[in-house]
Amino acid sequence: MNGTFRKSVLRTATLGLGLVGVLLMGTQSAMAKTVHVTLTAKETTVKIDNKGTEYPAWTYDGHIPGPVVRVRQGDTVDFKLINPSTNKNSHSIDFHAAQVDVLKEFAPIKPGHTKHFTFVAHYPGAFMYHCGAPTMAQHIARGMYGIIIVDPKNGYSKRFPKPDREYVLIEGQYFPNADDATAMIENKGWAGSLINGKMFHYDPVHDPNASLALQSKPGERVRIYFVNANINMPVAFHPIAGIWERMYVDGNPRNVLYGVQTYNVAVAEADIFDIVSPKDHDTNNAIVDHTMSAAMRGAITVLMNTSDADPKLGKGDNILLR
Ligand SMILES: [Cu+2]
Repeated sequence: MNGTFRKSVLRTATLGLGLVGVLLMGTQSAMAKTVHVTLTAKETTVKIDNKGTEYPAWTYDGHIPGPVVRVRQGDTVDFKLINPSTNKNSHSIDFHAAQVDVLKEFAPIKPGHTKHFTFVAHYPGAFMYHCGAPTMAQHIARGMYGIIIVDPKNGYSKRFPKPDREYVLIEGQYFPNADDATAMIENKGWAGSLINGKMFHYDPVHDPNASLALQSKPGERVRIYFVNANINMPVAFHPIAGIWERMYVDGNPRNVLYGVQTYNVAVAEADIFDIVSPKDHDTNNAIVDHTMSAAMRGAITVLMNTSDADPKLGKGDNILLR
């Protein structure tokens, strides 16, 4: 696990004072840190497609999805949620990587308040975080979700090889009537599938306004961290013109499956998917939710495997493309 790789997504990381002894012993792989994460609930307008259609969202830090939070297994997450007094609603956070008290740490706070708690990330993998304030369906549908990646404490292995590139893809449902919480619960009137906050976000094939696509070089191992942040729909996650070389249920390196065509990702599940393209020529994949009502509403992502792929994409800060 190299420094640049981890540094990119940690907001601030400080060594716990009690761990100085461990540091001096030189057991670097066992070094647990305290990672400080602050998110601000922002009720703001966002663009939910490539042509700029506006939507009155509720967000973490102003974007759908919220920022990528990344720690290592064993780290303590020292978390702060700010709900500014300019907001109209209570908000909360629910980290699926945490084992705490739903009535305490995950409880909503009113505008003008701040919530502070800590938890230890015991399990490696990919986990959803989201707002749980009532009505929860509405807070998630309006955009309050994201991913926390917990890298395994033992790093890479034969079972969990180092990828050449990494991308985060988070699917959500778009309900044009942002005030109708009942419709969200009953799955009525949903008009779009958002990938990282936009319909057809990375699909220049189906959307002439799309300017982004995922990129890799032929033969590279591309690791996708996928979250199903839909309100009611499972996701049939499939790479058209490819096969998931392996995937890890909930992103845990112990839960490995090989040669998977389509994996059914439950609502609020997050998994890790690896794809390796043919190494001798350029190819393209369309990573889709094969559930047709979702694919045709925007859940299609193009992955271009070309020798002139941008060397910066899928690395460092560029794993969730905005
Ligand atoms: Cu909320």
